[in-house]
Amino acid sequence: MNHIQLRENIKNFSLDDGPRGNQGFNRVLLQLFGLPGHGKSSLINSCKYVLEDGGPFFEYAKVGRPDRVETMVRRSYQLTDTITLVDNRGCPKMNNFETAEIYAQLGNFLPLDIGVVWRESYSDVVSNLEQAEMEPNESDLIIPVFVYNVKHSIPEEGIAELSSFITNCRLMTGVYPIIVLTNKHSADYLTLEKTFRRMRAEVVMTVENYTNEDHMKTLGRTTDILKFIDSALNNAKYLMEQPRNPKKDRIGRRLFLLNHIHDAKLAQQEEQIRKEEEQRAKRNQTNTSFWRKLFRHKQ
Ligand SMILES: Nc1nc2c(ncn2[C@@H]2O[C@H](COP(=O)(O)OP(=O)(O)OP(=O)(O)O)[C@@H](O)[C@H]2O)c(=O)[nH]1
Ligand SMILES: [Mg+2]
Repeated sequence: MNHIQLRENIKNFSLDDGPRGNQGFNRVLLQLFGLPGHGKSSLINSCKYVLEDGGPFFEYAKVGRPDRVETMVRRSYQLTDTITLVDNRGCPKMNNFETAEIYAQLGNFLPLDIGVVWRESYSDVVSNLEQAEMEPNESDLIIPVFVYNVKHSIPEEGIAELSSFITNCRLMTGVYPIIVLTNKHSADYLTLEKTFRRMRAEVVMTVENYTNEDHMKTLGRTTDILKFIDSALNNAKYLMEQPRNPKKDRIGRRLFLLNHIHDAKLAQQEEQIRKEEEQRAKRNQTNTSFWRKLFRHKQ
């Protein structure tokens, strides 16, 4: 398919066109995740740019913000009547409650375009979840996307975390995340691509984002970005071929998240017990050596 056909397909995509109709869904949410600075906002700007024929480059999503985020905003950017991109906030540090935050965003349990402060305790996480139930937005079909800059290799200790994120995306949404490798001209991306495929990623795309500094359109760059959107829509079409119930899907995501938070709480308690035991052992050792010294002295 050439870039013109790809662009038309994307613009005309509707959830009503599948063999089973829209089944109660009215929007496809492309949920973007990734470490700070890997190109999520730039990918959003690039997607908007390639869909607008001849329009100027515009920075819809602010590029290059600092990593530290206290208040978290999941920002949404409408691409077409049916497709919306969501810029989720990532966390540089990944304790179990912070991964819960990622899954809460993925499951669409945190509000869009409103700042949310997410603390590190069980009750905060649960209370945020309860608030989300006030206005359940179950009519969004979620497609996860993971953005990674090819300039960075994946550190050994990050592989397990990333691997479980990829697996959990499938458990929560029914699809493996689409991996988008950005900055494709700056390094050899083949090893990175293989690593992601070993983690079971089914679709790995490479793009060179359009940025403020360099947004001269070329056929290759534009086609790559359109192909990314198109493959996300293929996943959406595949999900819609199966009988679905938006309410049940949301309940499934909620159960997944509650289990995850429960495990995180247990892990936190175990860690606390381990630390206390370590301290007790240290204290005992000090006491023992004191008595031993005293005993020796008396002899
Ligand atoms: N050359 C090149 N630069 C890129 C590409 N993608 C992003 N950048 C640059 O990388 C820097 C970070 O990009 P952002 O889009 O802000 O990254 P982000 O993932 O949104 O970062 P946070 O919002 O901090 O999480 C910016 O200076 C971009 O111009 C790309 O494909 N090619
Ligand atoms: Mg950003």
